[in-house]
Amino acid sequence: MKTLLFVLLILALASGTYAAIPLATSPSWTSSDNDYATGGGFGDFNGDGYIDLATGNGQDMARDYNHVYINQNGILETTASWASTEQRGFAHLMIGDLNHDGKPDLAIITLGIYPSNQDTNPAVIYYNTGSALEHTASWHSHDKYASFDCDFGDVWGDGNLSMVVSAGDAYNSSNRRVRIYRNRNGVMDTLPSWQGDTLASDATRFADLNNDGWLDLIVGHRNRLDVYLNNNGTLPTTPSWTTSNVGWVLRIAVGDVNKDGWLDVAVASNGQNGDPASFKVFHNNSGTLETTASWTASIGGDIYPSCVAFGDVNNNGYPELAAGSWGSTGIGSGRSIYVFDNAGGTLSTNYGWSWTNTVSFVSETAVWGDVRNSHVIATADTVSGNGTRRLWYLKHIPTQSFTQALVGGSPVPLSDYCVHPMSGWVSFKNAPASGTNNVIFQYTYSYAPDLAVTNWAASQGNYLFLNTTASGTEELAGNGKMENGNRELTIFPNPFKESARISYNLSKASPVSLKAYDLAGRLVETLVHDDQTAGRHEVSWSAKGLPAGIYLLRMEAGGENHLSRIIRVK
Ligand SMILES: [Ca+2]
Ligand SMILES: [Ca+2]
Ligand SMILES: [Ca+2]
Ligand SMILES: [Ca+2]
Repeated sequence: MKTLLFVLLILALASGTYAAIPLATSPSWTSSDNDYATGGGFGDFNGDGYIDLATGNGQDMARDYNHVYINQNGILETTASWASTEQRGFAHLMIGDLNHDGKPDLAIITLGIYPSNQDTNPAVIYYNTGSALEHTASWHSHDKYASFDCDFGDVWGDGNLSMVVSAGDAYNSSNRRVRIYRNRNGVMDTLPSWQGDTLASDATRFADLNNDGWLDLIVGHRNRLDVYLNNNGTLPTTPSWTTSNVGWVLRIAVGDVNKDGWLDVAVASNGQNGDPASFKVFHNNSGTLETTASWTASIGGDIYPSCVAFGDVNNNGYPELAAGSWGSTGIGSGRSIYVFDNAGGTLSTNYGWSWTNTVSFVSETAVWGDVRNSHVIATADTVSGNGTRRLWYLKHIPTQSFTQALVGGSPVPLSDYCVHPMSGWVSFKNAPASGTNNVIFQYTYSYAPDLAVTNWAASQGNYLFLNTTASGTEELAGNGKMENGNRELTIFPNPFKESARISYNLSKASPVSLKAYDLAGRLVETLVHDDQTAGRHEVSWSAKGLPAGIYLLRMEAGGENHLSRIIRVK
């Protein structure tokens, strides 16, 4: 029976139908706290190579401390050892290196206790002192207002992470302008350089929606979703695109659902005040978002959708959508976190995974990352500069860590570019010169990320669901060095029965190693171990005697590693 199920699973993978989501069926970790947690994000704050979990706490309910759960060699501590000295109604957060020292910093905005404490709090930034975050925020915005969300973007193409903050509170019709604080070579202005529409906004994200190399701004309101298109470093003050066909947008996520090269936009539309409730994806048609979402999922009368996040949980190359809510039958009961599977570019409207909680659970942020470093791959993307473009997206989003950017073979100084680890783009201060494959990004990502979810319910902690994909051995992890551009394996047929042909191109002569591993990371066969000439090479793999299943092909050439999946059926 077990064998039959395995074969069926493989056939399902092969035919592009929806597969099982490899996440633990109950929380692998629960924090110990009494926080009204809202914001959540991963960053390696203490520089030990493991990602730590930050939370922004308090929201509309209480004055709470912000927390960081330090990752201790692959296990998150249950009681956060880092806490802010400030105690406020903090909400969402964003993580990135704002001051170009290579260490991630933490920005958190404040909603404020409803209603008396709103509009009395600044946005704050906790800078990284080298091995930890400062406990008292050294940056505060000069203006004070209620806010729910923030993001980083290089609006001006100057190589700095500027910060957008949504503003106002649609819950009590408190209208404030969405605003952007400009980062000037690592120093953030305390007053905004740009402000948008007056309607209260609860969610905001930067994304290059029209692929012109300039980050556009997406803003979610109650019953409106806006896009401000960036025109060569200038954002308009009124939206360039808008739809009212959306419900009350509490969260926005950006990902290329169908891998057509255009970023699609997911929203969690909340129904707490009687608005239509659902999770939606607005597909991007060659640079223009559709005004009515062609993908909508409403789950069993769930009226409280509250978060969305894209991540490729099953390594099929397409991002799944994690979606959270306040529970299907009311606050604090029922299912509150789901994952919608993506088969070949089409999201299922039925969730492929969820956790049914029996206690209070109000999802506020879902975020993907590899807590154990157990499925982390070092890789490198290569792109061609044209003398004007400054911004590129990475192939694997979110990233786990960023190693370096090279232009024309030379590492670019930290001061001259910025990276958004979660959104997965790199933006340069100076446009790389024209050239073929002259821009290289070295970074790591996880091919089997875990899912963390923050929980606003103060009586219960935050949650982590580990990815259940079998992990490879240390030997399977790459070192990310690369000299000659991306090499990818072509495998035909895949899945295969008797044998498969594996081909690849070498841009210059190089020692080549090509090995097959099973999912437990055991070496099955060495296919190539040789010095090879530049050009095309082909090898045939006859997997006689091996069980049907998924195998990993790891190729190493010219200091670059590449991992591909190959499936044997019988
Ligand atoms: Ca760490
Ligand atoms: Ca920093
Ligand atoms: Ca753009
Ligand atoms: Ca996937």
